[in-house]
Amino acid sequence: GVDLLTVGEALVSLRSPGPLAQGGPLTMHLAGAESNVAIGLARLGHRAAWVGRVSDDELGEFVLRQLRAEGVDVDAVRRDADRPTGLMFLERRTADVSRVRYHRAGSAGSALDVEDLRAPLAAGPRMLHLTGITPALSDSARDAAAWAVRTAAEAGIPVCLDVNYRAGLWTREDARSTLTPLAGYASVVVASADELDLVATAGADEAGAVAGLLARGVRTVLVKLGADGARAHTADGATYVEAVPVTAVDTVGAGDAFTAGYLSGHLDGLDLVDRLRRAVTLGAFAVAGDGDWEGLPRRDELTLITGSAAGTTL
Ligand code: KDG
Repeated sequence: GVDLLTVGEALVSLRSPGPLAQGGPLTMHLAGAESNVAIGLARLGHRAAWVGRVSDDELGEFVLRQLRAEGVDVDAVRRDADRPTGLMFLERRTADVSRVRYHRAGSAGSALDVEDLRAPLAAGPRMLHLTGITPALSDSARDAAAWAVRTAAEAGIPVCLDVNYRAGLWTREDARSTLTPLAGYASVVVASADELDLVATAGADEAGAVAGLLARGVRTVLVKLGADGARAHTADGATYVEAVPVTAVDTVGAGDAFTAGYLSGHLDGLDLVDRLRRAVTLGAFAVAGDGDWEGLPRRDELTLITGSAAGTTL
């Protein structure tokens, strides 16, 4: 089996350097939180597979070519003859603010179902990664995500769940009622500070949400703090690392890079502080360049940016 299986929807993202209403050139990129994570792992030399559905046309071909070029295993991907690949417009409105507009309702990716996941999961990946985006896509995708985390957990395959709340897809209340039960099957839960209450009771603070997750069997809760670094909570307490300081060019994809770095460290058997250091290092690479994943490092590039990234056990 592969080191990491990721499940989700890959999108074609059309990036506009200025206001969309103004028109002008768009550039075409592969996007998708889970495929970003798969690419991050593959760049570091791990065997990563991505599964999802893509259209049976040029856009589906584009998605597969990009992933294959990055060394991601796409053998289990289904081509859907009836549905389009989802699109995402990314409009840069100011140097610091980009707006997202999805055209993904009814997409091939949203038609994901349990049957798409049986074979790749039965192949026995070392880890499974999903995000809270997938269960927001459709009833069948929600059922598939729930089936996958349950089946993996029962088979002893550690599950990583990144909350990844997307306000364009569902309400916080719907996200909470769907994601809270899923998180109970995860061994690693990843969230930004404002997403923690989506896998806990409404209004829970960080300590409360973390206590609830650890009590339900989650081994590690990772809290992404952006330019302020990251915290990890385990039964042994909290561990903090600073971010690696870089000039931020484009923050989209930073969270996925962070997760990829953490999982890479996990697969390499690193201790918690070193896993976090690799996570913030990949996050820094992602924000330092344009695109979700284009700037992610190969293994020999990990030391290109260093900074302090000092780990502190609290
Ligand atoms: O994490 C970056 C993602 O937001 C982007 O690649 C697109 O998966 C995506 C989504 O659904 O927003």
